[in-house]
Amino acid sequence: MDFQKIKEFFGSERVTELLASGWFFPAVIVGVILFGTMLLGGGRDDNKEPFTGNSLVAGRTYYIWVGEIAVYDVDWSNRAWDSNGTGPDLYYELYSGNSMVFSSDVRTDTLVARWTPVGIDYMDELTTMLAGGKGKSSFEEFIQAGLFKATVDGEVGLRMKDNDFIDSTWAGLWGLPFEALHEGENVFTAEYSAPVYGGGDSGLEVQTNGNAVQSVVVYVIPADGMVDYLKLQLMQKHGGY
Ligand SMILES: [Ca+2]
Ligand SMILES: [Ca+2]
Repeated sequence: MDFQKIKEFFGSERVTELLASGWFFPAVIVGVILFGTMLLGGGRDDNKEPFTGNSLVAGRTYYIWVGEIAVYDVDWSNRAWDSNGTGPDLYYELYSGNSMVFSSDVRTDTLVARWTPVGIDYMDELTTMLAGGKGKSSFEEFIQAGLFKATVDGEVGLRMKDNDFIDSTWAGLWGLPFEALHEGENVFTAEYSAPVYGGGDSGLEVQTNGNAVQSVVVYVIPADGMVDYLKLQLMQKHGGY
């Protein structure tokens, strides 16, 4: 902190004017709030925005979730999503190898589905917890995301589906290599394609997956930075500065 600058500031004409005008104390309060925001959000040595752009590091643990999936008008077999004329009921699953590690809520009748990393049921409790109070549940229970340990040539399996009792259909089966992801927001787009059949003993199984997903927004945050990330989100939502 540069105390000479602070002294100059208090001695400056502008502050004297402020003092005279009666606006000094409101200005100080705004200043304190802004300074507090800087401390909370930027407690790092560099001036980089946190959680943007850094490549993933092998061996480090990350929270990964999907913020948005947008699908094409028809499912990957070129048929209407639902026979009753409604849009698809979208959800996604995250896989680590052959193991499903996260399954999202279903978003009903929509071509664009969105999710947040904290379920709405937990929002109040999370706010209390971040403000220093003790919550009823552990922090990890709040987080609607998969936990992954990044590897050099591994990937995140992303299975996107229309959830129907009878005519369930795939929207997309994607693999997102850790190498292709970075910290923060990742946007991927893809062309529409129909599946190619001919696999398996029967020759009727899907050999090459189709794709009815237009775009996906994936978020990646280091597990040990998740508290800071959520604080920033809450401040941006409620503070407006
Ligand atoms: Ca369907
Ligand atoms: Ca539907």
